[in-house]
Amino acid sequence: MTVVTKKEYESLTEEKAILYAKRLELFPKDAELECREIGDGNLNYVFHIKELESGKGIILKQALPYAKVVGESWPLTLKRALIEAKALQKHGEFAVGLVPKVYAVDEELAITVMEDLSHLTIAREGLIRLEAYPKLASHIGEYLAQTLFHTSDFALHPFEKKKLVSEFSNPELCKITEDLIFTDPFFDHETNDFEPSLREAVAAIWSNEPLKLEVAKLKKSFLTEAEALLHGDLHTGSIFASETETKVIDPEFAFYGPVGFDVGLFLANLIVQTITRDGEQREVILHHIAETWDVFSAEFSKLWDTKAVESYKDTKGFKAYVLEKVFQDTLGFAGCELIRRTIGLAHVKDLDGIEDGEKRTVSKKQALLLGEVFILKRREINSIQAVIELLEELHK
Ligand code: SR1
Ligand code: MG
Repeated sequence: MTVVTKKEYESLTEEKAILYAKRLELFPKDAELECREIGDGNLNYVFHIKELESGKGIILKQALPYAKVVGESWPLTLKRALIEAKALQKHGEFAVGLVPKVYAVDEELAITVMEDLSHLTIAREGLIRLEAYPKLASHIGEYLAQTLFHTSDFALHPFEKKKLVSEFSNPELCKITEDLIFTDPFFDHETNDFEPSLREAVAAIWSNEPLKLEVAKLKKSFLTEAEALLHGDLHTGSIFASETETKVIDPEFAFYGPVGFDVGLFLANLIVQTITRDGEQREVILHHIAETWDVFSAEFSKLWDTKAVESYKDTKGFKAYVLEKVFQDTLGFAGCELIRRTIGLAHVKDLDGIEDGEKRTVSKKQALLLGEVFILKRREINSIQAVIELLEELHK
Protein backbone atom coordinates (compact mmCIF):
# COMPACT_ATOMS: atom_id res chain seq x y z
CA MET A 1 0.00 0.00 0.00
CA THR A 2 1.39 3.45 -0.94
CA VAL A 3 1.39 6.05 1.86
CA VAL A 4 1.57 9.56 0.37
CA THR A 5 2.47 12.46 2.71
CA LYS A 6 3.61 16.15 3.03
CA LYS A 7 0.86 18.31 1.53
CA GLU A 8 -1.63 20.88 2.81
CA TYR A 9 -5.21 19.67 3.03
CA GLU A 10 -7.54 20.81 0.26
CA SER A 11 -10.81 19.21 -0.74
CA LEU A 12 -10.86 17.67 -4.20
CA THR A 13 -13.15 18.39 -7.11
CA GLU A 14 -13.88 15.85 -9.84
CA GLU A 15 -11.16 17.43 -12.01
CA LYS A 16 -8.59 17.44 -9.21
CA ALA A 17 -9.48 13.84 -8.35
CA ILE A 18 -8.54 12.82 -11.91
CA LEU A 19 -5.16 14.60 -11.65
CA TYR A 20 -4.59 12.96 -8.28
CA ALA A 21 -5.38 9.49 -9.67
CA LYS A 22 -2.98 10.06 -12.57
CA ARG A 23 -0.16 10.84 -10.15
CA LEU A 24 -0.75 7.53 -8.37
CA GLU A 25 0.05 5.66 -11.59
CA LEU A 26 -2.77 3.20 -11.08
CA PHE A 27 -3.75 3.77 -14.73
CA PRO A 28 -1.61 3.85 -17.91
CA LYS A 29 0.07 7.27 -18.42
CA ASP A 30 -2.07 8.38 -21.37
CA ALA A 31 -5.35 6.90 -20.08
CA GLU A 32 -8.49 8.97 -20.56
CA LEU A 33 -10.21 9.14 -17.20
CA GLU A 34 -13.76 10.06 -16.20
CA CYS A 35 -14.75 11.01 -12.64
CA ARG A 36 -18.05 11.31 -10.76
CA GLU A 37 -18.64 12.25 -7.11
CA ILE A 38 -20.99 9.50 -5.91
CA GLY A 39 -20.97 9.95 -2.12
CA ASP A 40 -24.32 10.24 -0.43
CA GLY A 41 -23.11 9.76 3.14
CA ASN A 42 -22.99 12.33 5.90
CA LEU A 43 -19.26 12.96 6.10
CA ASN A 44 -17.13 12.41 2.99
CA TYR A 45 -16.62 12.83 -0.73
CA VAL A 46 -16.50 9.63 -2.75
CA PHE A 47 -15.14 9.87 -6.30
CA HIS A 48 -15.50 7.09 -8.83
CA ILE A 49 -12.70 7.34 -11.39
CA LYS A 50 -12.87 5.19 -14.49
CA GLU A 51 -10.60 4.61 -17.46
CA LEU A 52 -12.82 5.05 -20.51
CA GLU A 53 -11.16 2.48 -22.73
CA SER A 54 -10.91 -0.49 -20.34
CA GLY A 55 -13.75 0.45 -17.98
CA LYS A 56 -11.30 -0.23 -15.12
CA GLY A 57 -11.95 1.98 -12.10
CA ILE A 58 -10.97 2.98 -8.59
CA ILE A 59 -12.74 4.66 -5.69
CA LEU A 60 -11.10 7.68 -4.14
CA LYS A 61 -12.62 8.63 -0.82
CA GLN A 62 -11.78 11.93 0.87
CA ALA A 63 -12.75 12.87 4.40
CA LEU A 64 -14.03 16.44 4.77
CA PRO A 65 -12.88 18.53 7.75
CA TYR A 66 -16.52 18.96 8.78
CA ALA A 67 -19.73 16.90 8.84
CA LYS A 68 -21.38 17.31 5.43
CA VAL A 69 -24.77 16.52 6.99
CA VAL A 70 -24.59 19.65 9.19
CA GLY A 71 -22.10 21.95 7.44
CA GLU A 72 -18.82 23.67 8.26
CA SER A 73 -20.06 24.60 11.73
CA TRP A 74 -19.40 20.99 12.81
CA PRO A 75 -15.63 20.40 12.44
CA LEU A 76 -14.47 16.80 12.27
CA THR A 77 -11.02 15.28 12.55
CA LEU A 78 -9.34 14.17 9.33
CA LYS A 79 -7.54 11.43 11.27
CA ARG A 80 -10.61 9.30 10.64
CA ALA A 81 -9.41 8.62 7.07
CA LEU A 82 -6.34 6.80 8.38
CA ILE A 83 -8.42 4.90 10.96
CA GLU A 84 -10.73 3.84 8.14
CA ALA A 85 -7.92 2.65 5.88
CA LYS A 86 -6.27 0.72 8.70
CA ALA A 87 -9.57 -0.84 9.77
CA LEU A 88 -10.28 -1.92 6.19
CA GLN A 89 -6.91 -3.62 6.15
CA LYS A 90 -7.21 -5.23 9.57
CA HIS A 91 -10.74 -6.48 8.93
CA GLY A 92 -9.72 -7.57 5.43
CA GLU A 93 -7.16 -9.96 6.96
CA PHE A 94 -10.02 -11.99 8.40
CA ALA A 95 -13.17 -11.21 6.43
CA VAL A 96 -11.55 -12.18 3.15
CA GLY A 97 -13.38 -10.80 0.10
CA LEU A 98 -15.90 -8.93 2.24
CA VAL A 99 -14.09 -5.56 2.42
CA PRO A 100 -12.57 -3.51 -0.40
CA LYS A 101 -8.84 -3.67 -1.11
CA VAL A 102 -6.93 -0.50 -0.18
CA TYR A 103 -4.47 0.72 -2.86
CA ALA A 104 -3.18 3.95 -1.29
CA VAL A 105 -3.55 6.17 1.76
CA ASP A 106 -2.80 9.90 1.92
CA GLU A 107 -2.77 11.17 5.50
CA GLU A 108 -2.54 14.91 4.67
CA LEU A 109 -5.34 14.96 2.12
CA ALA A 110 -7.32 12.37 4.15
CA ILE A 111 -7.70 10.21 1.06
CA THR A 112 -8.10 6.47 0.75
CA VAL A 113 -7.88 4.93 -2.69
CA MET A 114 -9.57 1.59 -2.97
CA GLU A 115 -11.06 -1.11 -5.10
CA ASP A 116 -13.83 -0.07 -7.48
CA LEU A 117 -17.17 -1.22 -6.14
CA SER A 118 -19.30 0.69 -8.61
CA HIS A 119 -20.82 -2.51 -10.02
CA LEU A 120 -22.50 -2.98 -6.63
CA THR A 121 -25.38 -1.12 -4.99
CA ILE A 122 -25.52 0.45 -1.54
CA ALA A 123 -27.60 -2.15 0.32
CA ARG A 124 -29.95 0.45 1.83
CA GLU A 125 -30.84 1.81 -1.62
CA GLY A 126 -31.35 -1.66 -3.06
CA LEU A 127 -33.40 -2.87 -0.11
CA ILE A 128 -35.68 0.16 -0.41
CA ARG A 129 -36.23 -0.82 -4.06
CA LEU A 130 -36.97 -4.41 -2.89
CA GLU A 131 -33.91 -5.80 -4.67
CA ALA A 132 -32.93 -9.29 -3.51
CA TYR A 133 -29.61 -9.89 -1.75
CA PRO A 134 -29.64 -13.62 -1.02
CA LYS A 135 -26.06 -13.57 0.30
CA LEU A 136 -26.25 -10.40 2.39
CA ALA A 137 -27.13 -12.01 5.74
CA SER A 138 -24.70 -14.92 5.54
CA HIS A 139 -21.90 -12.63 4.34
CA ILE A 140 -22.48 -10.11 7.11
CA GLY A 141 -22.81 -12.89 9.71
CA GLU A 142 -19.44 -14.20 8.51
CA TYR A 143 -17.89 -10.70 8.42
CA LEU A 144 -19.04 -10.04 11.99
CA ALA A 145 -17.75 -13.35 13.35
CA GLN A 146 -14.38 -13.11 11.60
CA THR A 147 -13.61 -9.47 12.37
CA LEU A 148 -14.92 -9.46 15.92
CA PHE A 149 -13.46 -12.80 17.03
CA HIS A 150 -10.02 -12.28 15.50
CA THR A 151 -9.51 -8.82 17.01
CA SER A 152 -10.67 -9.87 20.49
CA ASP A 153 -8.81 -11.16 23.54
CA PHE A 154 -10.11 -14.61 22.62
CA ALA A 155 -7.82 -14.69 19.59
CA LEU A 156 -4.93 -12.34 20.40
CA HIS A 157 -2.01 -12.15 22.80
CA PRO A 158 -2.91 -9.46 25.37
CA PHE A 159 0.01 -7.23 24.27
CA GLU A 160 -1.06 -7.36 20.65
CA LYS A 161 -4.68 -6.68 21.52
CA LYS A 162 -3.81 -3.67 23.68
CA LYS A 163 -1.58 -2.31 20.94
CA LEU A 164 -4.56 -2.42 18.59
CA VAL A 165 -6.79 -0.78 21.20
CA SER A 166 -4.40 2.17 21.31
CA GLU A 167 -3.86 2.26 17.52
CA PHE A 168 -7.62 2.45 16.98
CA SER A 169 -8.32 5.09 19.61
CA ASN A 170 -10.94 7.22 17.81
CA PRO A 171 -12.30 9.69 20.41
CA GLU A 172 -13.85 12.27 18.06
CA LEU A 173 -15.88 9.77 16.06
CA CYS A 174 -16.85 7.84 19.20
CA LYS A 175 -18.12 11.11 20.68
CA ILE A 176 -20.48 11.47 17.70
CA THR A 177 -21.93 8.05 18.45
CA GLU A 178 -22.07 8.73 22.19
CA ASP A 179 -24.06 11.90 21.50
CA LEU A 180 -26.16 10.93 18.49
CA ILE A 181 -27.03 7.35 19.42
CA PHE A 182 -26.87 7.19 23.20
CA THR A 183 -27.60 10.67 24.52
CA ASP A 184 -29.33 13.31 22.41
CA PRO A 185 -32.41 11.29 21.29
CA PHE A 186 -33.24 10.58 24.93
CA PHE A 187 -33.21 14.26 25.94
CA ASP A 188 -34.75 17.42 24.51
CA HIS A 189 -31.56 18.20 22.60
CA GLU A 190 -31.13 20.64 19.71
CA THR A 191 -29.64 18.02 17.40
CA ASN A 192 -32.88 16.01 17.41
CA ASP A 193 -35.04 16.14 14.33
CA PHE A 194 -38.57 14.73 14.22
CA GLU A 195 -41.89 15.57 12.68
CA PRO A 196 -44.61 17.23 14.81
CA SER A 197 -46.82 14.11 14.60
CA LEU A 198 -44.24 12.30 16.75
CA ARG A 199 -44.00 14.92 19.50
CA GLU A 200 -46.10 12.98 22.01
CA ALA A 201 -44.21 9.73 21.42
CA VAL A 202 -40.91 11.58 21.71
CA ALA A 203 -41.92 13.34 24.94
CA ALA A 204 -42.83 9.91 26.34
CA ILE A 205 -39.29 8.72 25.59
CA TRP A 206 -37.72 11.75 27.25
CA SER A 207 -39.69 11.14 30.43
CA ASN A 208 -39.30 7.35 30.50
CA GLU A 209 -36.84 6.95 33.39
CA PRO A 210 -36.58 3.11 33.26
CA LEU A 211 -35.78 3.38 29.54
CA LYS A 212 -33.16 6.07 30.17
CA LEU A 213 -31.56 3.94 32.88
CA GLU A 214 -31.15 1.06 30.40
CA VAL A 215 -29.78 3.38 27.71
CA ALA A 216 -27.31 4.75 30.28
CA LYS A 217 -26.11 1.18 30.90
CA LEU A 218 -25.73 0.54 27.16
CA LYS A 219 -23.82 3.81 26.77
CA LYS A 220 -21.52 2.72 29.60
CA SER A 221 -20.84 -0.55 27.74
CA PHE A 222 -20.03 1.42 24.60
CA LEU A 223 -17.70 3.72 26.54
CA THR A 224 -15.86 1.07 28.51
CA GLU A 225 -15.98 -2.42 26.98
CA ALA A 226 -13.03 -2.69 24.59
CA GLU A 227 -13.94 -6.18 23.38
CA ALA A 228 -13.09 -6.13 19.67
CA LEU A 229 -12.21 -3.85 16.76
CA LEU A 230 -15.64 -2.70 15.64
CA HIS A 231 -16.66 -1.27 12.30
CA GLY A 232 -18.49 1.27 14.43
CA ASP A 233 -21.18 2.33 11.92
CA LEU A 234 -22.44 -0.88 10.36
CA HIS A 235 -25.74 0.25 8.88
CA THR A 236 -27.01 -0.80 5.45
CA GLY A 237 -25.57 2.40 3.93
CA SER A 238 -22.09 1.08 4.85
CA ILE A 239 -22.54 -2.04 2.73
CA PHE A 240 -22.27 -2.53 -1.01
CA ALA A 241 -24.16 -5.57 -2.31
CA SER A 242 -25.28 -7.53 -5.34
CA GLU A 243 -26.95 -10.93 -5.62
CA THR A 244 -23.59 -12.63 -5.16
CA GLU A 245 -21.23 -10.13 -3.52
CA THR A 246 -21.10 -8.11 -0.31
CA LYS A 247 -18.48 -5.49 0.64
CA VAL A 248 -18.42 -3.62 3.91
CA ILE A 249 -17.15 -0.06 3.52
CA ASP A 250 -16.72 3.10 5.62
CA PRO A 251 -15.23 1.93 8.93
CA GLU A 252 -14.20 5.49 9.89
CA PHE A 253 -15.95 5.00 13.27
CA ALA A 254 -13.78 1.92 13.98
CA PHE A 255 -12.58 1.53 17.58
CA TYR A 256 -12.41 -1.10 20.30
CA GLY A 257 -15.90 -1.54 21.69
CA PRO A 258 -18.55 -4.09 22.61
CA VAL A 259 -19.10 -6.84 20.02
CA GLY A 260 -22.90 -6.46 20.08
CA PHE A 261 -22.67 -2.89 18.77
CA ASP A 262 -21.85 -3.89 15.18
CA VAL A 263 -24.34 -6.76 15.23
CA GLY A 264 -27.05 -4.54 16.72
CA LEU A 265 -26.62 -1.70 14.22
CA PHE A 266 -26.88 -4.04 11.26
CA LEU A 267 -29.95 -5.82 12.65
CA ALA A 268 -31.66 -2.51 13.50
CA ASN A 269 -31.29 -1.36 9.91
CA LEU A 270 -32.85 -4.63 8.71
CA ILE A 271 -35.62 -4.21 11.29
CA VAL A 272 -36.45 -0.83 9.76
CA GLN A 273 -37.09 -2.73 6.52
CA THR A 274 -39.50 -5.11 8.29
CA ILE A 275 -41.48 -2.05 9.32
CA THR A 276 -41.81 -0.73 5.79
CA ARG A 277 -42.56 -4.07 4.03
CA ASP A 278 -45.50 -6.45 3.93
CA GLY A 279 -46.19 -10.08 3.07
CA GLU A 280 -43.50 -12.12 1.37
CA GLN A 281 -41.13 -9.17 1.07
CA ARG A 282 -41.26 -8.81 4.82
CA GLU A 283 -40.56 -12.53 5.27
CA VAL A 284 -37.35 -12.10 3.26
CA ILE A 285 -36.05 -9.57 5.78
CA LEU A 286 -37.15 -11.63 8.78
CA HIS A 287 -35.16 -14.47 7.27
CA HIS A 288 -32.13 -12.16 6.83
CA ILE A 289 -32.34 -11.17 10.50
CA ALA A 290 -32.40 -14.77 11.72
CA GLU A 291 -29.69 -15.84 9.27
CA THR A 292 -27.35 -13.01 10.26
CA TRP A 293 -27.47 -14.00 13.91
CA ASP A 294 -27.33 -17.75 13.18
CA VAL A 295 -24.30 -17.44 10.90
CA PHE A 296 -22.55 -14.99 13.24
CA SER A 297 -23.06 -17.13 16.36
CA ALA A 298 -22.22 -20.44 14.63
CA GLU A 299 -19.03 -19.00 13.06
CA PHE A 300 -17.97 -17.24 16.25
CA SER A 301 -18.52 -20.48 18.14
CA LYS A 302 -16.50 -22.46 15.59
CA LEU A 303 -13.64 -19.95 15.75
CA TRP A 304 -13.75 -20.16 19.53
CA ASP A 305 -13.52 -23.97 19.46
CA THR A 306 -10.69 -24.06 16.95
CA LYS A 307 -8.67 -20.89 17.61
CA ALA A 308 -9.35 -19.35 21.02
CA VAL A 309 -6.23 -18.67 23.11
CA GLU A 310 -8.11 -17.87 26.33
CA SER A 311 -7.28 -20.25 29.22
CA TYR A 312 -10.95 -20.52 30.18
CA LYS A 313 -12.12 -21.34 26.68
CA ASP A 314 -13.11 -24.91 27.62
CA THR A 315 -14.65 -24.01 30.96
CA LYS A 316 -18.22 -25.20 30.78
CA GLY A 317 -20.67 -22.39 30.18
CA PHE A 318 -18.13 -19.65 29.37
CA LYS A 319 -18.63 -19.55 25.59
CA ALA A 320 -22.41 -19.63 26.07
CA TYR A 321 -22.12 -16.77 28.59
CA VAL A 322 -20.10 -14.68 26.12
CA LEU A 323 -22.58 -15.26 23.26
CA GLU A 324 -25.56 -14.59 25.51
CA LYS A 325 -24.03 -11.28 26.58
CA VAL A 326 -23.40 -10.37 22.92
CA PHE A 327 -27.03 -11.20 22.11
CA GLN A 328 -28.43 -9.00 24.89
CA ASP A 329 -26.09 -6.14 23.93
CA THR A 330 -27.09 -6.60 20.29
CA LEU A 331 -30.77 -6.09 21.11
CA GLY A 332 -30.06 -3.08 23.31
CA PHE A 333 -27.85 -1.37 20.74
CA ALA A 334 -30.36 -2.19 17.99
CA GLY A 335 -33.02 -0.47 20.10
CA CYS A 336 -30.91 2.69 20.45
CA GLU A 337 -30.22 2.72 16.69
CA LEU A 338 -33.94 2.38 15.90
CA ILE A 339 -34.78 5.35 18.11
CA ARG A 340 -31.98 7.62 16.92
CA ARG A 341 -32.69 6.90 13.23
CA THR A 342 -36.27 8.05 13.84
CA ILE A 343 -35.91 11.14 16.02
CA GLY A 344 -32.19 11.95 16.17
CA LEU A 345 -29.99 13.94 13.81
CA ALA A 346 -29.19 11.26 11.22
CA HIS A 347 -32.27 9.66 9.71
CA VAL A 348 -32.68 6.81 7.22
CA LYS A 349 -34.31 6.98 3.79
CA ASP A 350 -36.24 3.78 4.51
CA LEU A 351 -38.49 5.75 6.90
CA ASP A 352 -38.14 9.36 5.72
CA GLY A 353 -38.81 8.27 2.14
CA ILE A 354 -42.34 6.99 2.90
CA GLU A 355 -44.40 9.52 0.97
CA ASP A 356 -47.76 9.04 2.66
CA GLY A 357 -47.55 11.18 5.81
CA GLU A 358 -49.89 9.02 7.87
CA LYS A 359 -48.09 5.81 6.94
CA ARG A 360 -44.76 7.48 7.68
CA THR A 361 -45.90 8.48 11.17
CA VAL A 362 -47.26 4.98 11.89
CA SER A 363 -43.99 3.41 10.71
CA LYS A 364 -41.87 5.79 12.77
CA LYS A 365 -43.99 5.14 15.87
CA GLN A 366 -43.41 1.41 15.31
CA ALA A 367 -39.67 2.00 15.09
CA LEU A 368 -39.76 3.91 18.38
CA LEU A 369 -41.85 1.22 20.07
CA LEU A 370 -39.58 -1.56 18.85
CA GLY A 371 -36.57 0.41 20.00
CA GLU A 372 -38.02 0.74 23.48
CA VAL A 373 -38.98 -2.95 23.65
CA PHE A 374 -35.50 -4.10 22.57
CA ILE A 375 -33.80 -1.86 25.12
CA LEU A 376 -36.09 -2.70 28.03
CA LYS A 377 -36.65 -6.40 27.36
CA ARG A 378 -33.23 -7.38 26.03
CA ARG A 379 -32.60 -9.76 28.93
CA GLU A 380 -35.94 -11.54 28.46
CA ILE A 381 -35.88 -11.96 24.68
CA ASN A 382 -33.57 -14.95 24.67
CA SER A 383 -33.33 -16.16 21.09
CA ILE A 384 -33.35 -14.80 17.55
CA GLN A 385 -36.58 -16.74 17.03
CA ALA A 386 -38.13 -14.73 19.87
CA VAL A 387 -37.04 -11.55 18.05
CA ILE A 388 -38.74 -12.75 14.86
CA GLU A 389 -41.92 -13.62 16.79
CA LEU A 390 -41.91 -10.17 18.37
CA LEU A 391 -41.53 -8.50 14.99
CA GLU A 392 -44.38 -10.64 13.62
CA GLU A 393 -46.57 -9.85 16.61
CA LEU A 394 -46.09 -6.10 16.31
CA HIS A 395 -47.01 -6.16 12.63
CA LYS A 396 -50.37 -7.92 13.07
C1 SR1 B 1 -22.62 13.73 11.88
S1 SR1 B 1 -22.50 12.12 11.39
C2 SR1 B 1 -24.07 11.42 11.50
C3 SR1 B 1 -24.09 9.95 11.34
O1 SR1 B 1 -23.54 9.59 10.08
C4 SR1 B 1 -22.63 8.52 10.23
O2 SR1 B 1 -22.80 7.59 9.21
C5 SR1 B 1 -22.92 7.93 11.60
O3 SR1 B 1 -23.97 7.00 11.58
C6 SR1 B 1 -23.28 9.17 12.36
O4 SR1 B 1 -24.00 8.91 13.54
MG1 MG C 1 -20.39 6.29 6.81
